[in-house]
This record gives sequence, C-alpha cells and structure tokens, in this order.
Amino acid sequence: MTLTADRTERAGGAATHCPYCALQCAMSVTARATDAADDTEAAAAPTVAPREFPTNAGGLCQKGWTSASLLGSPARLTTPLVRNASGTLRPASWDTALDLVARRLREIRATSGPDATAVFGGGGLTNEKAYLLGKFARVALGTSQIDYNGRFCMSSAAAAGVRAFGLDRGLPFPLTDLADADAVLLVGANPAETMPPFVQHLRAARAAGGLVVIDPRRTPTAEQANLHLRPAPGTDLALALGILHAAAADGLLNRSYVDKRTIGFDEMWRTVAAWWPERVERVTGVAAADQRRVAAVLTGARNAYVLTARGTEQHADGTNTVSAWINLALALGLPGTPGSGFGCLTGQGNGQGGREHGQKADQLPGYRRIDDPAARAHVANVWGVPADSLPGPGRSAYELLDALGTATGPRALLVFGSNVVVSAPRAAHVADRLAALDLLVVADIVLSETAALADVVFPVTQWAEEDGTMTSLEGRVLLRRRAVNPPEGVRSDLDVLAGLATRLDRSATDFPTDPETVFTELRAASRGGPADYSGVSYDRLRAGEALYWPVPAEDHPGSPRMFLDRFAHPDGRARFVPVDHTGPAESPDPDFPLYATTGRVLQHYQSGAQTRNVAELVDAVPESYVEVHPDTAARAGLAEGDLARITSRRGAATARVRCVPSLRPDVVFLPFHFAGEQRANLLTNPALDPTSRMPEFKVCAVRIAQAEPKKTTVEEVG
Ligand SMILES: Nc1nc2c(c(=O)[nH]1)N[C@H]1C(S)=C(S)[C@@H](COP(=O)(O)OP(=O)(O)OC[C@H]3O[C@@H](n4cnc5c(=O)[nH]c(N)nc54)[C@H](O)[C@@H]3O)O[C@H]1N2
Ligand SMILES: Nc1nc2c(c(=O)[nH]1)N[C@H]1C(S)=C(S)[C@@H](COP(=O)(O)OP(=O)(O)OC[C@H]3O[C@@H](n4cnc5c(=O)[nH]c(N)nc54)[C@H](O)[C@@H]3O)O[C@H]1N2
Ligand code: SF4
Ligand SMILES: [Mo]
Repeated sequence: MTLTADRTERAGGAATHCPYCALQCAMSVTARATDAADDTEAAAAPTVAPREFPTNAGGLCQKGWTSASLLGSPARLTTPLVRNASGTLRPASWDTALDLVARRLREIRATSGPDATAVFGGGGLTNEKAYLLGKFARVALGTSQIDYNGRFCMSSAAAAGVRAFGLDRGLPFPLTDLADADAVLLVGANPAETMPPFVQHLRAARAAGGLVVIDPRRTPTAEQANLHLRPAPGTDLALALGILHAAAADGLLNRSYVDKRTIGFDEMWRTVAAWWPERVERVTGVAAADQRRVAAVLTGARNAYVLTARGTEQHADGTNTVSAWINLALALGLPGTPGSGFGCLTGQGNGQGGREHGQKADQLPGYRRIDDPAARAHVANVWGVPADSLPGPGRSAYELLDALGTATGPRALLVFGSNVVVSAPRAAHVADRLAALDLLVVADIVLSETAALADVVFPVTQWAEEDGTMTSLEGRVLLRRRAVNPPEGVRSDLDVLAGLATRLDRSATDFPTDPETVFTELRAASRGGPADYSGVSYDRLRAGEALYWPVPAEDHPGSPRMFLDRFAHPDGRARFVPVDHTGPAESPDPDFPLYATTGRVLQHYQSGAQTRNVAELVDAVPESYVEVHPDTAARAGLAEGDLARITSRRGAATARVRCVPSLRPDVVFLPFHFAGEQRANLLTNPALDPTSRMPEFKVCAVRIAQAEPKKTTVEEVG
C-alpha cells in the first residue's frame, strides 16, 4: 500500500499527536513522496519525529516512534466486511454494508424498541467522534443504551473528583508545574512504562528525595523512587487512612486550609481515627514507619502533589479509594494551592475529552448529566429535538455487555473504538453475550478480536489520516492534524455515523462528516456546562494557542490551573468524603491462594489490537507473561520460561513465567494486551464499584500451575 502526503502538509511533515496515550506527545508525520518506481512498503512507510511540546519535551516512547508503521500496514482493513450465509466475513461495498445495517436496525427497533440497540464507544475517539456517537445514539437510534471503555478506565477517579471538587478534570494543572515539586506521591501508577516521557517531570521531586511510589510491584517507576511502598493489592484505601492518621498524630495537617477551603473534615475523621498505622500495617503489609515517612515527606515539602492512576482506581471500591487519597491531599492543603495539587492520570489518548461529550450512559455533552432537566433542554435545543425525546441514563459498560442478547437486554450492538473481548472483565462471558446478539457491528482500523466476531465491519481512518481534537490528561484541547491520505476504501467514523443516520431518516446536516463542522456544534452543546469548550475554535488551535478547558468565550484564555480561588461546588469549598476500608471483592483462599493483578507493559497498548500489528513491538514482547515470585513459582513446579496456566473462578489463561524476586510472594501480575488463551481478562472479576460501575481489574484470586504437566520420560523414572 502506498501512502501519499496530504497535499496541504507536504513540507516538513504535518504537526500531529500520537495515536496512543493521554500524554498526547507531539510529533510530526512525514509521508514519503510517492515514486512509482519505488512502490515498496519500506519506501511507503511514513516517518515520525517528536516535536517540541511541554508534555513530552522532545521525547516519544517506543510505541510513539513506531506508530506510523500501522498507517500503511497490511493489517489495515480497507473494505467493509459482511458475514455471509456460511458464516464467513466477505468484502462488500459501502452501500451494501450500510444499507444492511440500517435495515437490520430498523427491524430490531420495530420488533423490540429503541433500547434493543446498544452503542459502545472508546476513549481513543476524537472529541468530534465521541460527541457525534452520543448524538447518534440518542437522536438517530433513540436508545439510552450507550456507554464506553472509559468506564473501565477513569470512572472511579472521575466520580471521586466530582464528589470532592465538584468537577472532574484529571489534572487540574499543567504537567510542567511538577518541575517545582519537591514531593510527588504516585499511587498505582507506572508511568515509566505507561507514559515514559512523563517521567522527566518527576526529576525535581526525585532530586529532592521526595518521589514516593505505592505499587505492589517493583515497577520501572518504583525503581526510580526514593521510597517504594508495596501494599497488598486492593488495600490502598487503608493505606491512605494510615498515612493521614500519621500526619494528624504528628500535628502535620493544614488546619487553616481545612477551615477556609473545605467542609466535612470531622465526619471524615471519625473513620480515620480507627486506622492507626500499626493497624494499617496488618492489613496492607506496609510498615507503620514507612507510612510515617510518607506523611513526613509530603508535609515537609514546599510543593507536593498526590497523583493516582489505575492501580488505585480499578477496584470494587475504587471511588472510595480515590476519595481516601483526596482526603489526605485536602488535609495537607494541596488541591487548588499554587505549586501543589492532586490529580489522576488519564490513560487513553482522548480519555479526558471522551468522558465529556456524551458517549457515557449518564451524560450529555459538556460533561452534563442526562438526568438534569436544564441540561436536557440545552442540548435538545442544539440538536433541534424535543427535550422529552432524549432517552434517560442507560446501563454502564459491563452491565451493558452482560445484558446483550438476554430477554431484557439489547439485541444489536455497534462498537466504535474498543476491543471488548480482550479488554472487558470476565472476557469469555462477554464473548458469549456478543454471540447471542442478532447484530454486531464494529468500526475499526484492523480486524480486532471483537471485529472478527461481527456481522458487519466498517474500515475507518485513524489519527494521522484525519483531523480531530483530543483533550490530553492536562485538560488541554489539541488539534491532531491529518498528515497522510487514508488508504483507498476507508471512511472516517463520522462518515459511518452519517451514512447510518441518513439511512435512518436523519438529515445530513444533523450528522456532518467534516470534523470542524462537528466541533462547531460540540462547542454550542457544551456551552455553559462544566466542560465548556464554547470558546475553543480550530482557528485558535491552528494558531497554536494552549487552551485548557473550561474556555467559555472566544476571548477567554482558558483555564490551565483550576481551583486556585474556589472549588466547583456552589459554595466554592471542597468536600471531605468519609470512607472506610472494605478490601477487594475476592480474597485468596485455599483453592485460589494468590492475588492476580493486571496492567501494562511499555511495548503494547491496551487490547493490543494496534501494537500486536507492529513488528518491532511484537519482537520485543511477543506473547503474554506472568510475573511470579521465584519461591511461589518453585512451589508450583514452575521455572523461568515455562508456560503456566493461571486459573480463577471465571476461567483460565496461559502465560510464560517470568520469575521476579522483588514481587510479593502472594501476588502474580499479567499484562492484558494479548488475545485468545492469553487473555488476562479470562480471569478478572467483574465486581463493580457501586458509584462508578468500574470493574475490579486489579485484584482477583487465582492459582497457578504448569500449563502442560512436564512429561516424565521412562529414563527419568528408571
Ligand atoms: N504502554 C502502555 N501505556 C499505556 C497504556 C497501555 O496499554 N500500554 N494504556 C493507557 C491507558 S488507557 C491507561 S488507563 C494508562 C494506565 O496507566 P497505569 O495506571 O500507570 O498502568 P497500569 O499498569 O494499569 O497500573 C499501574 C500499576 O498499578 C499497580 N497496581 C495493581 N494493583 C494495585 C493496587 O491495589 N494498589 C496500587 N497502589 N497499585 C496497584 C500495578 O502493579 C501497576 O504497576 O496507561 C496508558 N498508557
Ligand atoms: N485486565 C485488565 N483489563 C483492562 C485494564 C487493565 O488494567 N487490566 N484496563 C482497562 C482500561 S484502563 C482501558 S482504557 C481498556 C481499553 O481497552 P479497549 O477498549 O479494548 O482499548 P483498545 O485496545 O485501545 O481498543 C481500541 C480499538 O479501537 C480501534 N481504534 C483505534 N482508533 C480508532 C478510531 O479512531 N475509530 C475506531 N472506530 N476504532 C479505532 C483499535 O484498533 C482497537 O481495536 O481496557 C481495560 N481493560
Ligand atoms: S507516551 Fe503516550 S503519547 Fe507519548 S509516544 Fe508514548 S504512547 Fe505516544
Ligand atoms: Mo485506560
């Protein structure tokens, strides 16, 4: 396949941003000029180079450096696919595929009602796509059944942020502010692998002796810390209570901040009072002395930050756990104080924007609530529909997947930007639910494991082939530019939505395909909401303005630092939320004696649908592995490199043993990037947080054994 540079951008490569994580490293992509005489793949592969930009400061990780190889990859889908009578996916024309899907959607709606069709989105989609997907669900399909993979990602942090601060912007300050920090506490975050260029922002804290990492594993991030605490998985909440208790006992709380800027301290304190460090040590395995050291590091610093990520959040009590860390930060006076703060590290490329514009079950654009009458009236007006025609809140991501094909659940599902058979918890059950559908439609750039199960697959354009905005982990809105022409035959997600909407009797003007036109509508829909983008324009972004939301007017400079004067609650004060330790939904027992926790490795991204198609990354990490303490491995008769079978109450997965002496002997770790039998999610527990509905990806009880019992030869026996 030959890629040609978009004519408008040929000189010097187009300024764009990485297709993967929320750091949104800036890069330029240069397509090789087409030369008919040299039409080889190597000649066609575009090149990537980092651009100077505050979050990545000239750096890219290995995924970023190799990201362009997927643009011209043979793995790309370039034609719609439709499953034929004998069950095989066959190429079809766009009209055939769109007509078929629209006809089936009409039939399903006629027989089973609007909620019989569900939509599943993704935090990698641009703001424009996320917005139009939400509108498509509510207006063209009339369904309440829409949610997205961000429910698996940031929903606990978002819920806790809204509760405490009145608003959720993952980092309410620019990342570069960390340059002045002499203490940073990273809880359940491994940015050395998940956002490598981020780590340079931790230099000052590390040099000051104040970089503290809390992670059950000795990760590459923990290696760099001045202090590493290794709690048992799922016990962070107790640990946060212990550190807060220690700080209070030593008289280190910021009483004047607590009095002026918060409410609810006393009620919150009632639970903390019962969690003195020695008691916390018994639950978490973290020495009381280390809890006191953390309290001393944070309170001794001039500028301190507390940052959480998925290790803290992906628990059945994830929202309360984040609240416990926020309580600590508030008691020390950090949030909304210049040079200090609290933040959650958003993960997906557009994980922040993706949770603001209406692909979430309970939400309308601008981070509005779908059950708020004023929000409904505003958005319905922008959409030109009656407010009472908008459906109410639908099921959360896992509950939606769990209901597919059941007597009361949806009969059709449209997936845009997620690979749920690999990434959702209890994955084998999710695959069964998908199989029970009357219609599964997937839009993707490659034939992901989920797309491979679909009745119809739409091949879509990706990052450097299209314009669109992304909102980074800092809440900064970025214009990701088109750098190369898409391959022949693919269309954008916006085109797919418009193609279906117009076949469902909606007008083309209501479903525009030009990203800037969609963004103009998004601006109006978000106006006045918590995430107000009304003052952001493509022109301002093209001119290079650094715009952090809210940006309520065209002459508004944006909001890089929030909460300096007031929090977003009506009275301007932050809330302490009383929370208590409950522990994971599933604990080890004689049948399943180990904790399994899951997460990421540097070279692969998420379900691996993209990175398992990049040769350099596959060469580096070709298959799944399980980290095991050498003693635990030995007890199971396993040695380095053996194939292990890991079993939980949900199922079993296979992975190659890596003996890791620094690991807690009661914990094993698996990355979740691999497919088939190697899926970590064959094991995971879909226990949901009651507030955020986020599943407990980070703890379940397992046992480990040899995958194929070693054969004993006759000689050995003799
Ligand atoms: N290479 C790579 N980078 C990525 C991604 C990717 O897939 N690959 N995905 C992106 C996305 S969407 C996200 S959400 C981010 C995630 O970024 P991170 O949150 O940094 O990544 P994870 O590996 O999921 O989890 C972080 C750590 O939590 C630890 N952990 C497990 N259980 C617990 C616990 O109970 N308590 C504590 N304190 N820690 C625990 C794990 O050992 C792990 O090291 O990464 C983004 N960047
Ligand atoms: N066990 C375990 N499971 C986890 C986690 C964990 O830590 N442990 N983490 C969870 C987290 S934080 C996350 S964010 C999820 C992520 O899990 P998924 O939602 O599966 O994430 P991706 O692999 O990024 O899936 C994105 C899919 O969309 C495709 N795609 C990329 N760009 C576009 C586009 O522009 N349009 C369309 N239509 N498709 C596109 C990709 O090829 C890919 O198939 O996994 C969750 N699952
Ligand atoms: S850190 Fe994230 S945004 Fe930066 S190059 Fe790597 S994957 Fe891309
Ligand atoms: Mo994520």
